[in-house]
Amino acid sequence: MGVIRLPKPARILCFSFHIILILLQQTTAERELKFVVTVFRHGDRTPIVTFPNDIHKESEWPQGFGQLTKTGMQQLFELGQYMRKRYSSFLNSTYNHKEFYIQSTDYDRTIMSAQSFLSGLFPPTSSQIWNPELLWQPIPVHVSQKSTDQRLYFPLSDCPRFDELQNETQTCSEFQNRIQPYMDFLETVAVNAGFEIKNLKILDNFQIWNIYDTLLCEDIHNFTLPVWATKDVINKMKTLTELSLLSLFGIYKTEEKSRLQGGVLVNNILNSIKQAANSSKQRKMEVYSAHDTTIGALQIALSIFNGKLPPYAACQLFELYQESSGQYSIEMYYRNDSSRDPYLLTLPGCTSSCPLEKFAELVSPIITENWSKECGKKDKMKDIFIGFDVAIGLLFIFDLVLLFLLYHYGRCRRRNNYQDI
Ligand code: PT3
Repeated sequence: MGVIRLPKPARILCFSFHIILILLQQTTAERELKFVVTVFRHGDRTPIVTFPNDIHKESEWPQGFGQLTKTGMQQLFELGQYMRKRYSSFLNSTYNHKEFYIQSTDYDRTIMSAQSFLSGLFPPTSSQIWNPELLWQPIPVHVSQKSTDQRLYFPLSDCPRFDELQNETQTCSEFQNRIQPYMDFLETVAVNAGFEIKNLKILDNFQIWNIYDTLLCEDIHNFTLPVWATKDVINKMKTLTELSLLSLFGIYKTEEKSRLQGGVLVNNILNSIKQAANSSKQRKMEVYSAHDTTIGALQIALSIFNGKLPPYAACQLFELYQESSGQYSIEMYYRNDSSRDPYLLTLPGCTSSCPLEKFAELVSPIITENWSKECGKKDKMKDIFIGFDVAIGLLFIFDLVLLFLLYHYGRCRRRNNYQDI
């Protein structure tokens, strides 16, 4: 059988093409996704608080304040579906409790968001279908107690040093420069919303945020807004709310604030990632259902915050890859717009695909070994021990005095007896 011999240039071209193909296959095939951590904000909800002149009452919302709406359920369901597609070749389509873990803060809206997300991520397939008329299966959502929720609800409370930093932020020049141009506006909003002007708490971080948030909820759900809440006013309030979020965790002594706030979550996430890299555990994905402040604290601590309020269902992703060299690297993505691919974020000082050791080294300044101590919290046990020591000491002195008195009393009596004779 005759062999067709190609001309030399064609042979070289063919050979190079083969080499490129092999190299491409190697680089793409050998990089392996190992673990994913996701933190998302709950979906659309009803207002959380009201203000004195609010023309709408809580009773106008079918489930009252602070509850997830149908739009919110849809948003999280869509996010679940997106994650199913994004990780179709990584995460089994059948739910496996060893591979997947989801935790929520202890609020109806975050728990219900987690449940909506799960309906999109794990609709039962084949053997997991238990009711053919209902393509849904129960999946446990772990809830951390409000009182001990040290992981997800921010700002973390009970941290005196952080409270001090908050007060200092309000007077620092950076914050003052940004807020000063809005002073008259803030006063007008305060009056319109029905707050007493002498009580200028409106300047507090959360007050403008709350008024804006309530008006935004009302607007989204087609409630009539008060006449003073024009588009321009709403936009200005939005800018100030963004400033509130930024100044809560940043602007002033950001590194120290991060050690007391977002760094705690960074540390927990990093520990999960390290565990996934170093152990043969089967867990593939951890998901956290939380709040705008959770995403804000996390992103500000990592210096990847875009200055905007995280929208409903906004989602921060951490992906751990094992490169063909065996080295591990982390990639971060932010999904704040469901109509496009998530944004690839880069940790300052690293590449977008950041080697795990380098990542850990870069975030080390925002991680504390002793949160309570840095918060300036008194060690209660230490106080108890000191109290106990003082009590023992006092008892000892009391015993000594008593012995001394008894001794003298005895001597006096003996002396008296002697005189009697
Ligand atoms: O909407 O993401 C959000 C808020 O964090 C909300 O869930 C919340 O808990 N707000 C508390 C403000 C008093």
